[in-house]
Amino acid sequence: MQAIKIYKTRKGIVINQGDDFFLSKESDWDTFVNRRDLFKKMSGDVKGLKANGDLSEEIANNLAAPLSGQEIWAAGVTYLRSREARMEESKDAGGGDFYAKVYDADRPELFFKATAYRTVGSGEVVRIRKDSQWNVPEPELTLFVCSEGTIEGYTIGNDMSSRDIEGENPLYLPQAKSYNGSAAIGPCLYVPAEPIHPESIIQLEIKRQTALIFSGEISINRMKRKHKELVDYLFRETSFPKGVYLMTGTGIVPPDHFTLQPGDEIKIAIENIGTLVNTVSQH
Ligand code: DO4
Ligand code: MG
Repeated sequence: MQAIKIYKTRKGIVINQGDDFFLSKESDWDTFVNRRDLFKKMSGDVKGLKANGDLSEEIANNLAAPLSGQEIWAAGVTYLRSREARMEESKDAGGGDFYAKVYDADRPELFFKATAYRTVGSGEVVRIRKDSQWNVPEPELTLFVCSEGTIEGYTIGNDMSSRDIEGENPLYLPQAKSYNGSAAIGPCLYVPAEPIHPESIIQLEIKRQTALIFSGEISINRMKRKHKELVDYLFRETSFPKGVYLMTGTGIVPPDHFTLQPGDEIKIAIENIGTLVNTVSQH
């Protein structure tokens, strides 16, 4: 059974399955996506719709981030590479130990990242802070979880991070992570019949003008924790009436001398989901 991709566009909700595109009759994003057994329900919706021809141009020109009333949360230090990079950046502040401990602890690191207001979609601009000199993108597989706590889909996330602010003191994490334009998700909400393949690869490319200045990739099976484990902790004492996105942590961190600059292009691709493309700005 072919997976379904849902795009939020200015014309409405576009459903794509294989070569077919459908414009949904439902205009409310939250009602449409926040359903248990989403793949089954969407397959039913599609049967009652007439294909609309190729809507790929509408998707390319009028795309928005695939969220409305959903919060975005994020997990941290779920890959060895993130643990190492964080221990290094915070060693002068004496904070390194906390990262080693959370990597091994039962309880994962989970933090609030953004609402729709601070989030951009593919083709839009992500921001670096004016009071930070050391900034990186964090390419992360992002789960979509419905209000009942079941994983219903996936998207690509960029957890933009100010490494100097977090490195100065881990208590500055919310300032390093949650500011205007600090989250990007998209291009679509990917809803497969089965959970995403554990060997799916995340790829990151950063271009400055025409030069490729950094690239990296990692398989999602290198993550230390299970998706369900992260979701169970997130839902322990917190409810999400419209569903929630959960970024699952980064396994790709550029070398310490690297920092983003305004104008850089960030491309994050995950097999089957697509590519999230954003340009960096400081305004
Ligand atoms: O501990 C800080 C944040 C970690 C994070 O965002 C990640 O590992 O992806
Ligand atoms: Mg992250």
